[in-house]
Amino acid sequence: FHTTVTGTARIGADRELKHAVEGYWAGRLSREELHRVAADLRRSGRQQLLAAGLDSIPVNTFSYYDQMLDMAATLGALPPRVAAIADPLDRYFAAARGTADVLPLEMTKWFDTNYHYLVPEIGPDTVFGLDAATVLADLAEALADDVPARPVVIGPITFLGLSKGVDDLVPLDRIDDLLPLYEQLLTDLAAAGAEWVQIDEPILVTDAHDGLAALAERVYSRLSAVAARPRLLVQTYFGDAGDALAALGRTDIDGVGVDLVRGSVATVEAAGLADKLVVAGIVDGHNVWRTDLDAALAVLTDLRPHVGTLAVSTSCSTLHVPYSLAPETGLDDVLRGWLAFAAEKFDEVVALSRALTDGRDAQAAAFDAARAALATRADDPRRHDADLRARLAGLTDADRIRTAATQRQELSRAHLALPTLPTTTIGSFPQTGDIRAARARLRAGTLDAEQYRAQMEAEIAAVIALQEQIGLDVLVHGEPERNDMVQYFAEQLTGFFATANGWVQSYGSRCVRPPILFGDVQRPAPMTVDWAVYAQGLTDKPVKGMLTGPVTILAWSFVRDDQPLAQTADQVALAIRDETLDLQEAGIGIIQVDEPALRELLPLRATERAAYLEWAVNAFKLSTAGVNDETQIHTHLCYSEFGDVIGAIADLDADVTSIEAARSHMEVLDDLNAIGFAAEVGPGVYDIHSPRVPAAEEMTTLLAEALAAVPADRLWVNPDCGLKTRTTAQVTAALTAMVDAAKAVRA
Ligand code: THG
Ligand code: ZN
Repeated sequence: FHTTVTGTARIGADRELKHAVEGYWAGRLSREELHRVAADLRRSGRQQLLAAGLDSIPVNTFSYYDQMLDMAATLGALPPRVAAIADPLDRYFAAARGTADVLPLEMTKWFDTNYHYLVPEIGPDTVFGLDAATVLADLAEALADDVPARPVVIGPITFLGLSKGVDDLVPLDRIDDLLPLYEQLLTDLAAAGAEWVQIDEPILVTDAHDGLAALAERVYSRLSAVAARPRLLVQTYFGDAGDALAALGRTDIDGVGVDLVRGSVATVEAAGLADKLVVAGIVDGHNVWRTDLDAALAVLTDLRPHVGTLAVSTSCSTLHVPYSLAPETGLDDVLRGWLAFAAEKFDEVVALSRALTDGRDAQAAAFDAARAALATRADDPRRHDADLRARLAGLTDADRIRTAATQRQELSRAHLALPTLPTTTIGSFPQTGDIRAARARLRAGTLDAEQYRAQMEAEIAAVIALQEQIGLDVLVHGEPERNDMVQYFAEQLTGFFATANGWVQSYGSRCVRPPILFGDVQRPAPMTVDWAVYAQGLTDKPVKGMLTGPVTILAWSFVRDDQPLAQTADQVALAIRDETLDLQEAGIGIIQVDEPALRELLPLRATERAAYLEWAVNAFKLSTAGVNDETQIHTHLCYSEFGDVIGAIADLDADVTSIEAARSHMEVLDDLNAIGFAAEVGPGVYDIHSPRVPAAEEMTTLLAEALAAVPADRLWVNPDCGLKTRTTAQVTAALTAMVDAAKAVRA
């Protein structure tokens, strides 16, 4: 084949699957109705790709929740605790979301995207067993529609490499137990009429394990030796596959998929792929910029003589970008011309593939349109603000450095007069139905700005009263005015476009609308000061100002690719810095700048990590180092796996760091001690991701464990993360118990 995509989104252009799945969970939708919505989405997705002009259509890319969970089910590797649930769909959702008596699988970031997968648990006793029913059904459904279908499955190296070992097992050690299942799966798919099968091995672009290239050679030599099998495409994405590409070249597989947006074409040319199909991922599946078709065609033309057959594709699944530009009626034509969402990317793939076979002139309209649209970028004033550039150029190291931490601690302590083991929360309080309804009415115009403000202020007053009644020491305003923290700031900064319908799946049925950072970033006016001042006026306790850090704003946006990320990060950092100064001026003595996504942007290759951490830490410090010594800077980090960034956490030089710790029993404190971390720290004492209300005794125990690692004068007491997904009843009970625990330990 010549024209395809690596994979597609499945939530639906109008989030049809989200609504159906949530309706099913709530008992509003029957199972038959759920299956019908899913089948309709699969069919319309295939038809869209066919109509665009693709000649090989990925199938089995649908999922009711997550593709890693699907693969675990296919390989019989769901955890034993759900085995007793007889019905397969109930069992599947139990593994995804838990039930009253079963814990769900853990969730973690899919490589360096904002998508989260469910982490399979593999132990020495896991009994693998193939259940190919779903894959075969997806194939049959497509073949019945005469679609040239190419089933996609996650490969054994990636599957085990991303799994969690149980009882000290290293999951990859069990790869030989898994290969017979893949052999059987290939045999079954060939028998069912699959011409090609795509096996995804994105782990090959990482340094997650030693010896991945050699392992790839061994695994794919074996799988390509299956007697009656479909043609085999091993697909890499999210980076350069390095040595693994040549290793794959030495096997008898039929095709290799490569990411040419993040990976280098030189690696592909040198990999010995002269007898293979190379699926060239030249259209970016990870970001929203329109492809420079001339440049892309030049790369493909250069590559063609080095490979057997060349096919054009996206660099990764379009799972990570919105469906279509069509609903974005608020876009101006110039900016629209710079963008391509999934539907527009399908057309780019087809234009490139046809230009490669028939010549560029045969695709003149597409190439001319791309050239003209991208030419407007060069002198668009929104991409280059002279005053901002001058301000950035005038920065010195001193702008990123505060007075010594110990001196700051003395000053802020005198200023704030807090008890030992101060109690606080991370920032957000429950986003109630009333709050969401008010925001919807504001958008619809049935609520005016003043009425909206009054309702948010009433909500803030209620949250302040609740915290005083519970007896917390440092209060928050609760963030009722924020739909999503990144979107909230993006809507108020120049250089961002907030989409109307640009939903992207984050996990399960949950989606986010990443804003598009296309130009120079400036803050025309204060963004949070009024809310913070209003809240502080209601209480004698200190109220924290709440901001999102520059790295997280970048990580959760689609970011311009015409300048180094470090430069963009500094622009955002300056805007945040200005906000901290306005908050301080308005009498706010504690300012929290969250960086939950610090780990997420960490490069997949170890050699690139130090440079990333340097600019990331520098941007955070630029955003926080402007305030006075007695103003206390807090930060918050979550999503665990701090190991690779632990040194950077210390380098942030925050006065107080709240960090996810409850599920890992305060282990992170030992890690921090090991690197000499000496600032104040609030290890989360309960997991907010579960509706369960913890008993005070559990938290007393965790605090005792924390005190074994951190002296009392450096320890804070707080939950693991923000509370916006919980109910007010759960929050009231849990925080009351937390304050009781702090009091008991103080005594
Ligand atoms: N904001 C953004 N990205 C994130 C998070 C965030 N990535 C990581 C993590 N947090 C993901 N967590 C969630 C949690 C809840 C929701 C989405 C991601 C969620 N979304 C609503 C939904 O799907 O119904 C829509 C929210 C909205 O109206 O904007 O509940 O916090 N950027
Ligand atoms: Zn958090």
